[in-house]
Amino acid sequence: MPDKMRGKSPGKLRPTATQGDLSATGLHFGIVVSRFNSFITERLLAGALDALQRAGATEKQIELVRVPGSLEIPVAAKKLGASGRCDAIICIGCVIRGDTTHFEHVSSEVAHGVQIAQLDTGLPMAFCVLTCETLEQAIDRAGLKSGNKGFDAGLAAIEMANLLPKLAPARKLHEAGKSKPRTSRHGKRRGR
Ligand code: INI
Repeated sequence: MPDKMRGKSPGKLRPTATQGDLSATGLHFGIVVSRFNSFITERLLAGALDALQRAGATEKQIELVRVPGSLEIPVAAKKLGASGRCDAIICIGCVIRGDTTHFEHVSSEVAHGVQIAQLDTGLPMAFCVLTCETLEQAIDRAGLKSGNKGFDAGLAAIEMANLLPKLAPARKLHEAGKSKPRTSRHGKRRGR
């Protein structure tokens, strides 16, 4: 630390944060929902739709895709993401532990798969695949004691859909006349 900074009280910096807002105006959403454990996933879907509707979305802005089980979610989400029709995707499933190790395989693969899909496509994918020990835990998270995780995922999708365009490369923002190009201390253009 430089000498002139010693003894100065910390915590004075207040940088402005770049954030996405919670308006669904002008956005398109994909929802990929698994039929397996539909007793739970339909409630999560209702929660996600509630969030989108409260943020101003209409049916025309939502593309709903159904898949057999959670394991099929990543490939459908990736294909939908690559279509260019959506600003964000909400992935809904429910994996409940049984007597075998199947639970471990399905839950880790779906989480990994959705993460790869969103990184590969650059499209935000809200992860709403419950991984529960018991049916009771799942029910609690699908509209009971622990709220509705589908609603939370809906809000995350809206926020990320609004955030990502703001993180465009500096040159693009500059070309659009929105800011000056930013340079680092060494004179190199940042943000490429
Ligand atoms: N799919 C789920 O969504 N949840 C589960 O709990 C589950 N279990 O436990 O088996 C499950 N299995 C099906 C899997 O997702 C695939 O649909 C199936 O293996 C066909 O590819």
